[in-house]
Amino acid sequence: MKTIIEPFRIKSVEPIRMTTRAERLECLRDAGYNVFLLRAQDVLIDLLTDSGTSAMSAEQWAAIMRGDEAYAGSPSFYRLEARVKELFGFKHLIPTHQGRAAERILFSTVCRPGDVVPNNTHFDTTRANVEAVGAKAVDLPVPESQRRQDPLPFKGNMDVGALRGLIAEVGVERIPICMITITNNSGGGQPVSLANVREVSAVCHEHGIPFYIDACRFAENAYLIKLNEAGQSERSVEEIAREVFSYADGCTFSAKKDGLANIGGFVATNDDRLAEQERELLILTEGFPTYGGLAGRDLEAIAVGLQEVVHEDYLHYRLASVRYLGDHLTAAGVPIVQPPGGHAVYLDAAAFLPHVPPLELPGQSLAAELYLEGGVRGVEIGTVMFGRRDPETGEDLPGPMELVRLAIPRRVYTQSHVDYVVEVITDVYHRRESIGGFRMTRQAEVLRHFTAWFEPLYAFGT
Ligand code: P70
Repeated sequence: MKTIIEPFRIKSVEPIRMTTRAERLECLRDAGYNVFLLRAQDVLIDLLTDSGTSAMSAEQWAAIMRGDEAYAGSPSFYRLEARVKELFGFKHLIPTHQGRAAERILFSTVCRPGDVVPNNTHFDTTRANVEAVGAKAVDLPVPESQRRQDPLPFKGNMDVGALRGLIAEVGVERIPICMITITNNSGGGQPVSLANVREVSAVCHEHGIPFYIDACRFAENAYLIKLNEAGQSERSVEEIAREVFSYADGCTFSAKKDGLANIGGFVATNDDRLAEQERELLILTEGFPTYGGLAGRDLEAIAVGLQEVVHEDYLHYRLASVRYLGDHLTAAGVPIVQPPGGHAVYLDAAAFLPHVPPLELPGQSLAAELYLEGGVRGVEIGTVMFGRRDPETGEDLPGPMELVRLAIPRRVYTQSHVDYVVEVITDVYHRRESIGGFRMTRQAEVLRHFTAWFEPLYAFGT
């Protein structure tokens, strides 16, 4: 088999500014050791997120020029609506500025204080938006998701038995909605199988519970279904995606991921009454229902992105490039969540730094060390992001896993960039025994990881 190449040429380039280790040490100190607080120009390879960081195609830029900025009834909205209806199949499209706005509009419309919302695993903003309306966000991942080094194909699935148990325990009247996140971002970027979506949908509908999908990475999920689920290999990704959505009553979507756009999102639903309530709230906080806080040109970029993202040459390259990073790290002995996810490789910080206990934030140490070593920026998905301070005792509780995610922006980096990342991580791995923990010196009440400040508990950078 020949090398899987990037199925595009590069027409416009952005320079990367080289930095020295001494400069990076200074930058980290100024940022309170939080990689979110670094200036992007001080980062060499930015794997903080795959969200809003895609390179757009020539067709998307052309569509941007076609963007119609009418306040109401823009043809750009109708072009997006047509593509969303064709691919997602939902009756109502309500555009928003990004995914979390879609979440806020959905949850504040359907949830009441004391309600319970199950999900395979809530991502950070999803959990925060459920909690912000006084409801409880419950994660129901399959037990295999905990076997981090075991390369099973659908570790993103929801535990259907646990869902039935939750419904029996709290009662249907307290569960206004059930969601499934594809792919499962907090659990290692692992996909959800078609069979699991079908089964979760059936359980929800048996109890009259609306079933929604957090569709951020639906195309990567559909391609992984095509590759790894029995009976799916001959179907097109578009067909598989349509079937996935056919089981749901609606979805939230951040177009910054598989929309291949730099901004945007939407909430979609088949429920007329809910759509009406959501549009009222949209007008109050986001904008008129045919633009929802976006410019007409953004709607165009998403409409074209939703065509391109299901191209199988693109997905073949996309999944191969993530796997390339994962396989090279594995060959170097670096512990990662197996198999590599759809959009990212997750370093297993607990196995990388087994001598650093969870409350000394091993993922934070690793993220800081990767930046110091080679200007590579990943993100901690561990106790900083998902740990909690017990409201009654004030005690710090660890998160469910200690990971550092290396998210690959779509169509942005080449193979030699990835080779460089492997070298940086391998060098840090070789000196892992000299790496210690961190403590948090400042934190916000919600979503603390974005703005917290830290202090090393060891001689960092020496
Ligand atoms: C990411 C970003 C966003 C997201 C998501 C899922 C499954 C909803 C949203 C919200 C967030 C992030 C995390 C760390 C660093 C930078 C950014 N995920 N559901 O990278 O969508 O961002 O458009 O409001 O993954 O995974 P939005």
